[in-house]
Amino acid sequence: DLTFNKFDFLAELGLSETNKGCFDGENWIGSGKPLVTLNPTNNKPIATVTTATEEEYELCVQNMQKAFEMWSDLPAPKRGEILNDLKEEFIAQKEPLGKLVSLEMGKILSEGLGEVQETIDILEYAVGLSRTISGTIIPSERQDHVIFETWNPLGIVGVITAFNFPNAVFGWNAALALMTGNVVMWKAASTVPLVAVATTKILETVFKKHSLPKGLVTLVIGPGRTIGEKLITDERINLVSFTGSTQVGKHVSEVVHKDFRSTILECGGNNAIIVCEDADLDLALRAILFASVGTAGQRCTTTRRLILQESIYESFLEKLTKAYKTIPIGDPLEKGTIMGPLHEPRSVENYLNAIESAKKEGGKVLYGGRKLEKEGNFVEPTIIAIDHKAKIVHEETFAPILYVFPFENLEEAIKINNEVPQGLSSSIFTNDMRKMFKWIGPKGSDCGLININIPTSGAEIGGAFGGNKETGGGRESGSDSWKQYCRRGTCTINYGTELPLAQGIKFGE
Ligand code: UN1
Repeated sequence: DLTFNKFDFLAELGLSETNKGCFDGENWIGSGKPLVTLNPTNNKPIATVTTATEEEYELCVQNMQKAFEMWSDLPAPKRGEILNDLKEEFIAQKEPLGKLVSLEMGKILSEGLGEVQETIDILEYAVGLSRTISGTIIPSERQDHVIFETWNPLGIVGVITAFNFPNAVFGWNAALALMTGNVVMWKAASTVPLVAVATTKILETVFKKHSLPKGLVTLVIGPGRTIGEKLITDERINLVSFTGSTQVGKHVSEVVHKDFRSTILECGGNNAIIVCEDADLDLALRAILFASVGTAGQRCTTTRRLILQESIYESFLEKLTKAYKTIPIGDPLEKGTIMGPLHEPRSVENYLNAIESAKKEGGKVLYGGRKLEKEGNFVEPTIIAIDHKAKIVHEETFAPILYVFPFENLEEAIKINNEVPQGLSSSIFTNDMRKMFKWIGPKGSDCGLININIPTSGAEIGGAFGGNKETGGGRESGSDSWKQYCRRGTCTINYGTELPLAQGIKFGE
């Protein structure tokens, strides 16, 4: 009773009712227990995808080690040419792939397409970087000496991605890791395996067209946690880039750092928007709607806390509640839908439990709070007025729940913004230049993403993406994030005939 045939775009992507979930860089293997992927609008099975066995994992690593030999020798601009072809292929497949993201994850089509666009954008960015990355040249204090920096690839990069951005987060990591000369092993989330298989097939086509060695990119979809655990404990994996919960991120960090390998961690966010009385309130309202209701509250960057200046608190909430009432909830693939379902039945449980906890802590539900009376994982977007110190407010619940509280002055608002353990994204709405600069300064937001007059979510790929504190400290995507995929060298060369020592030291003279 698979519903595969209802969706014609699946076959276009080379998928079928039964798929293999392990790509060793050349062949589709995957002889482990199959997973059944479900449609979040009705929890009906779409297709099956087999998992990778431990032996198959091993084969992937061996292929990658060989592929690294060739790939790391290729000049960066040549690697860039391959990435450019990859970009073209993602452009060609944007429509069906965006639909698949929407179907399997549950986000609306426009956001599904936007996610594929994010992969296209980062590939383009990586192509540009492949001709522009450079190290610094530093003046040496010694005569006939020169100091400069080198950036070499690390080797094998393991990328563990979450269900909510099943395509783009892999895209960010793979584009930069490949551009800098690494090979990539992808462990995709087990509830979105079709996106992982379809994405990998696109890479496979391009790599084969260029007759590249097998093993540049491998895919392992794991049975439960076994494959993920194998990947993080494997000393042959030089860098682990992990996106997911803080709890699992902590474990990844402990395991990987134990033997001094590297991580990029992008864990939980608990993002706030501050709205000052002097702000453009219409702009703020639209931004809050997108950031709190978009992706049904399942972005790392979703706005979960709203900090409103007292003088506008009542009137603004009235407008916001009115806007929440008009949000069309339904099939994410249908035109006009603004909010799709939550990803899993389990997400609905978490949503309901959080609302119960909030109520117990004195929270007042101003809008929403219920599961919809129909099949699938549909819930109402929810607004809860509550004390900003409440325990539940300091936790990340991956659902469309917005906690609101008033503030008196900017210092207090910033304090509230910073008082949670997470530190991913933050925004202020104000037209006052003094507040803006305070907000981005040393006593301002402690998050990795510090916005003014834009939502907390929907970052462009050009800036470094990531956050502080329990968010994990890693930076992915733009700016100089590419450096994290590299072994950094400070190189000092003496091209003279003397051996002057630094700091003026005389040794045995
Ligand atoms: C995530 O939720 O893990 O800024 C990534 C955003 C997107 C990426 C989100 N560009 O919302």
